[in-house]
Amino acid sequence: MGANDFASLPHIGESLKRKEDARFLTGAGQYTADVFLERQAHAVFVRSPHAHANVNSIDISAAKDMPGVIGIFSGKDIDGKMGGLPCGWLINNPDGTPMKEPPHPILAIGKVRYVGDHVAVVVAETQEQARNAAEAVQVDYEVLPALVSVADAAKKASGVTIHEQAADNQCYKWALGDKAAVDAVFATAAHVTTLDLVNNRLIPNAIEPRVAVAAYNRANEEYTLYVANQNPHVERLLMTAFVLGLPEHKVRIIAPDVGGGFGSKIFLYAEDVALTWASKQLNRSIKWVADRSESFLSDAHGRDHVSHAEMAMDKDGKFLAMRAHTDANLGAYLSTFATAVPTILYATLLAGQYTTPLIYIEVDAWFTNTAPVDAYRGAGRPEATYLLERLVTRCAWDMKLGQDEIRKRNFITQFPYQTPVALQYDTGDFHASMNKAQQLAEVDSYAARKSASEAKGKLRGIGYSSYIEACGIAPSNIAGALGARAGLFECGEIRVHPTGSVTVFTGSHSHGQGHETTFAQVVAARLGIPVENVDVVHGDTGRVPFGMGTYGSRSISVGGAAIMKALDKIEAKAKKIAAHLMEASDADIDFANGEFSVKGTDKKLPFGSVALTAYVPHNYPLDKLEPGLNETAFYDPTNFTFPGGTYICEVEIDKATGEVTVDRFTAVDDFGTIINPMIVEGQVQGGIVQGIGQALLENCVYDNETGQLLTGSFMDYAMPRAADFPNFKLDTTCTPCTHNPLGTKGCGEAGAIGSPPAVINAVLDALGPLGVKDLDMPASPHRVWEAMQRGSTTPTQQPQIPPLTASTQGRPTA
Ligand code: MCN
Repeated sequence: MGANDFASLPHIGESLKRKEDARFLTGAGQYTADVFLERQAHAVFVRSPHAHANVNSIDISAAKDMPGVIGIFSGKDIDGKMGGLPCGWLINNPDGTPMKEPPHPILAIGKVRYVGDHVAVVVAETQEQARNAAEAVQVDYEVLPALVSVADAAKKASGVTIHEQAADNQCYKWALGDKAAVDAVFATAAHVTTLDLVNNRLIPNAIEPRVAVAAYNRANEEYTLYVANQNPHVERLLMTAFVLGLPEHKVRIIAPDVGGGFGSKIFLYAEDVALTWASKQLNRSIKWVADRSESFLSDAHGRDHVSHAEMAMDKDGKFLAMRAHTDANLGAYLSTFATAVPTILYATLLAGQYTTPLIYIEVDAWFTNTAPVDAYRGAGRPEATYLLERLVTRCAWDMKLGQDEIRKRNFITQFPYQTPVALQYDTGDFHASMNKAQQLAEVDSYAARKSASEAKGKLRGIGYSSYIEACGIAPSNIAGALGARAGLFECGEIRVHPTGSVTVFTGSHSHGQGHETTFAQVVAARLGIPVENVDVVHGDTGRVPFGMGTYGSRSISVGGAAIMKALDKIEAKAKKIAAHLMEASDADIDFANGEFSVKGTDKKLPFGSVALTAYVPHNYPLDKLEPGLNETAFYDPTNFTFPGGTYICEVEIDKATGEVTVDRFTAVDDFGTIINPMIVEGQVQGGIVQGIGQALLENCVYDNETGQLLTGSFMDYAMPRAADFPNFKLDTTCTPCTHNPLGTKGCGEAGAIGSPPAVINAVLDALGPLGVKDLDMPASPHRVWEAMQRGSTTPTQQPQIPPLTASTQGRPTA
């Protein structure tokens, strides 16, 4: 079935209410913490209070005899018995040598490298007893100087060595593009615009923190791990093959209802491994529930780039070449996909929506004494979009062009389009989304709104961002050639039951995205059966054949495509059964609206009768066909999908306090064919909120001397709240993806990718008349006020303003 035929099926494009919400809204959800196993004990991790220290000794003598204590394990207990956490993506330096891959032990061996590093695990009858005993574990630390900021790491002057395998703390250097060709264009360009910026470090905060419950069964030597995770099969593969050396089939991983992940639950974490291993040592099931402070310290963080970018233009503002350099903070150890984020997922997006013919990008990646940094909603693509869209707006201002005009002059209009940074876009219509966004944002009446703001004594600014992203990562062979150590296909199984209802088993994982509804819509549409008759099973290696999980907005375009392939097989087999029953040849059978018919006759059979016949094969071509109607398919995409759009933000700024209010926010996205507009709108809203959160509120701050996390709770880490936003104006355009059978493009990260530069461009537009050219995220009242005071004055005339601290970076307290 072609993508156009698919888009016209019933249920496709219908805003059906989410099937899963019935259980979520009535308290019947089954989250990992809701799992209670027989003989369940509780684990608490002893974590490093220091950013960098030698561990001279660990004394458990007092702790081990405390009430309820069952076992205590530290680095010496696991040393030599298991591997460390693996990194799933190999990056090579320009000279072909591999990146530095220091060990990432499950429990620290000899040294701790960030505040929160796991030193020991205490297992006791109750959580309180485990916590008390953990506090009684005596660790003798010899504190070492810490290296915290990526800017300091890049200077190579700290004198700190975090891993002996990387004496200068550099993990890799990586580059993409033809430097000489780019430099030659810059040498003769009519105009060059430059920009320095920081992409601030973020801490993911899903509603449900990380949780795991592990059990070992002595009878069959099998382990079961319930865990809040986004890709259970990948977690199982990494844990068995790389860390514990167990046969894969002896471990079952179940990720039941998961209360959000945003990337932070893709990874294999040390706690999951420690629990699984300890469950056998102690012959007890063991539960660990992270508290929020632990999550702040030990979940993988996101972003943390320092970049310099330049655009060469002709006299009319046409982009001729771009070059950039980025220093990326990887934290203390390599998390599962950390190395791909500032390289493959970042640099390849730097063409954006524009025809820039030449691009050169260099990335230096550094270890620091901070929590590991890995994929967080958007993963590399928000960083690319922020850099590019800030640069493009700066180009507009330098060239005295409108933010819209410079974009329109440079938009790609011919597809497919081969970018100079490896990707080939299949479709898009960037003028369409820009035009629609401008209409919806009522940009024609912006001048009147600006005057009205000025009359109130406020500043008003407007900011544009035209983003593109690459979702549904990507052909396995290409990803493999680029360093991926895993495949990137998806698996789907369709089990048609004798009564014609269907269970779908998908390797994708839903942790808020509504797959139980949208995947059911796809199946119901194809088979012409009620959506209520389709159930979706995910997140269980014991029930789903295989899967690569959910990240990179891949689920509908890759997971859904696998389901479509399995449905093709179901349809082909069912047609043979129908042909037999209606005494026609296979080629004469049509299937539409849930009915099989014989071409040119009025003979018909409903889908349910054919399903029943497959399981009650009394009148059946048993010599040619097996009974049953159950098919599995694996789908490996031939390309990424490329959602894109234009976002327009209008802000008002209070001159007295520097407080920024987002007054209007308009987003027009192209997600190709849309299965469920309500769910897509929810995804976009959530993403925009996260993006504006980064732009205005959220910031992870470590003390630069000690490496202590200063924003380790919601008191200091400013999460966005509903009252921080206006109602967003959302709309879509549609150029269906050309290479998957649904025509869909991913929508799950778009909002977080497109929105930060729109907000900061708006803030800078408002502050421009005061001479402010630069401002890093988050544009907190303190920073904006500081920038306003500085304005166009020279540095020596600037008032002395204290540096930004954790307590001044959030929303105003008054
Ligand atoms: N969809 C659709 N039509 C389209 C595209 C998508 O109807 N053209 C639907 C899909 O069927 C699915 C939802 O929209 O129900 C999101 O689909 P997709 O864009 O394929 O993204 P994924 O399902 O793969 O979700 C991953 C993406 C990512 S990478 C992050 S991070 C993220 C996000 O989704 N984390 C989330 N959204 C989240 N939403 C919630 N509530 N919680 C998270 O942790």
